[in-house]
Amino acid sequence: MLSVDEAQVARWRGLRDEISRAAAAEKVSLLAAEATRHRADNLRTIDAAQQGHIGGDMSITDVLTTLYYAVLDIDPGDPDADGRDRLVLSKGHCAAALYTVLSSCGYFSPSELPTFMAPLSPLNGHPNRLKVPGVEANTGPLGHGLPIATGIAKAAKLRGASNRVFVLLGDGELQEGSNWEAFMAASHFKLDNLVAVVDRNRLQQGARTEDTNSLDPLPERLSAFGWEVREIDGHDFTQLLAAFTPSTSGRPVAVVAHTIKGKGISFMEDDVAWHHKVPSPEQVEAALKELV
Ligand SMILES: Cc1ncc(C[n+]2csc(CCOP(=O)(O)OP(=O)(O)O)c2C)c(N)n1
Repeated sequence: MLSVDEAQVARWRGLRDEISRAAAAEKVSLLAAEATRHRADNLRTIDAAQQGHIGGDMSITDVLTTLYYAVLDIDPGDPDADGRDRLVLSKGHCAAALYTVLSSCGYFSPSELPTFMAPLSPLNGHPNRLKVPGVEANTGPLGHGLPIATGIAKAAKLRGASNRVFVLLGDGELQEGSNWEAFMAASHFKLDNLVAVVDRNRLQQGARTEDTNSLDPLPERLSAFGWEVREIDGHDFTQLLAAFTPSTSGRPVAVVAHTIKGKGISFMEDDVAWHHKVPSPEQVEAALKELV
């Protein structure tokens, strides 16, 4: 198990306070700067490992940055604190994006990032809750995160706890039927403490979702399963912050976040080739120029 990096936690606390006190426009620019830093660190991590899922990582960086720096009620200095909010990364193949953000919050030292996927490193290709502080569930096989998060949210209700549970899903992942059982169960149990964020980048492993097993009309389908649906641009921090306000409908909330796979690196954007491809040294250099 990795251990907490107190200096990073102090940085996170300072920035999080600054973001919470800032006026709306300043909040957005602080989050945007932090997300850009995360993208560059994520790229360096994948470059060091020479493996990873860079397209889907870039797609969810703004969502993760908003959650960890402006929404989740957490203390990275005390990762197992009772009553903390939870984030389950259901699209576990994008572990590098989660590790980048967790390390920037101080759950562990950012100096560990270059060990991503190295033999014996705790930073496995898919997140493991027994090895990495801040990881709330082991994920990787698609279709498991929402059922797990639904269970965590139901358990919180049974205990009378007020914490919220967030789960980040891929859109290709929604083709797994287990998600739809969980969508039904969560609305049946009125889990208004549960938020499912769908990373709607319209690409999956080797094709567009429409060409594989179309999900449209996704908002209507989620609504028909009893969820309150909020449809946003998943790279617009103002919309992200609004989408994560608590439910007042008594229903679980589904945030359909329209995103771009490879976002922030022009030659990767919306190109299915970058699901699981490693950039060359020249491409890393070009990408870093765009990101710093
Ligand atoms: C059950 C299962 N089947 C197949 C895979 C292999 N796999 C990893 S990522 C992926 C595509 C996922 O697409 P999406 O959920 O849209 O993720 P994103 O495009 O955002 O990376 C697949 C098929 C897996 N991890 N689990």
